[in-house]
Amino acid sequence: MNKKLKIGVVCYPTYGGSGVVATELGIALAKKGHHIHFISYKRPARLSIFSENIYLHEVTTVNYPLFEYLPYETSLASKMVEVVEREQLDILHVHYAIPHAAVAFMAKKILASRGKNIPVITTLHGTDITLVGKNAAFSPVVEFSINNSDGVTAVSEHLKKETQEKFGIKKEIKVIYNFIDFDRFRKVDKDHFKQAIAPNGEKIVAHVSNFRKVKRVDDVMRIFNEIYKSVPSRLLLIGDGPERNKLETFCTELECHEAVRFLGKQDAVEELLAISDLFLIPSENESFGLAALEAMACEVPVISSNVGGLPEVIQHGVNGFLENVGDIQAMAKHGINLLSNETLLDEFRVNAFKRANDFKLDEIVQQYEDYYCELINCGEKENTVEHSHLT
Ligand code: GMT
Repeated sequence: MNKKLKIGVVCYPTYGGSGVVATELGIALAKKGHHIHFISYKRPARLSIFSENIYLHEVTTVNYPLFEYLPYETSLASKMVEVVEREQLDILHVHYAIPHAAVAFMAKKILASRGKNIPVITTLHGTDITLVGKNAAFSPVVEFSINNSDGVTAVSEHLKKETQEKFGIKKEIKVIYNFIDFDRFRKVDKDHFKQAIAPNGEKIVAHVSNFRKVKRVDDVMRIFNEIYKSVPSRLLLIGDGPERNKLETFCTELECHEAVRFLGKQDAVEELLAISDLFLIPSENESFGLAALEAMACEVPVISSNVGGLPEVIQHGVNGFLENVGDIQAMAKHGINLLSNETLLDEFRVNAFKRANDFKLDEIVQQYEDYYCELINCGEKENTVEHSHLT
């Protein structure tokens, strides 16, 4: 794509899949010369680089004694209108439907009344449809705002299907998978680090998540407890969230408790993955499983539940194993087999890396660019960044 666009990216700033994908996508687009305007209530966690093409617009809310709940949506819509008008944006890309898609619809209408047409793309990430979106407290608004987005993408075929089945969606949904940046996620030599965590050559099992119920981190610990009985090993629990305290207590009841380390939120997740031998993600639901892909890029095989989009990423018996949600014994058995057979583990490592290559950043970013182009009829426009410099 030769046209350089001015793109508004609306996302959650916190650790978690949708914010990570939005930020990494924005950074990649900025590297290609597009001007990226992040709109969020805080600096996105992965937005740690300076780029001349990246701008951040923080949404601030106003309190008033009347408000029991701060009217964040109103502030966000006003910020979208302000940024689109001032920066003359070409497109708004909102990540996670709730509340971003509905707010973008409102901003679009306001802008139209002031003579500016702005196409809106909504990217569905998972829980905005599965866990949260289908709740009656949100569903009519989610359905309406998806149907009224100019473009809609989902991060897996499964999520697309689920969205179509759960809501009265007339809009065409385009599947654009999550992606991986191999400059960052790759197997690097961190032997000194491995030595510190597993001084006697123990195998390292890892899990990364936001420690919400849907992740079933207690299952991670149960699976590891079984593995630990047969294979000298260590479990690294990376991330933080609402379930953590309960899990730390639960851990003390397990035989393996001395081999488990809660590491909290980590910026350099890739360094921990680089020393891992196995990744566990036994989630109740997972629209894609970006954490699994990050592990695979670092040559780590994955054992997961066979739900959501995970089977679109992990190939059973090739680069990992998929089992029914909650089937601790089956998952543990695969883990033990893999970790006690060096040849098999190496084969799975190679296959995991190969599979991760199907989700290369460049190729997926190109799919987003093509979609933007389709929605704004790029072919008929001037190079908008260059053009706006002249006006
Ligand atoms: O569950 C999370 O890890 C956070 C959540 C989010 O929306 O921030 O992640 C969802 O989006 C990710 C990026 O598209 C997907 O890789 C995750 O599978 C998805 N999580 C769930 O569906 C539970």
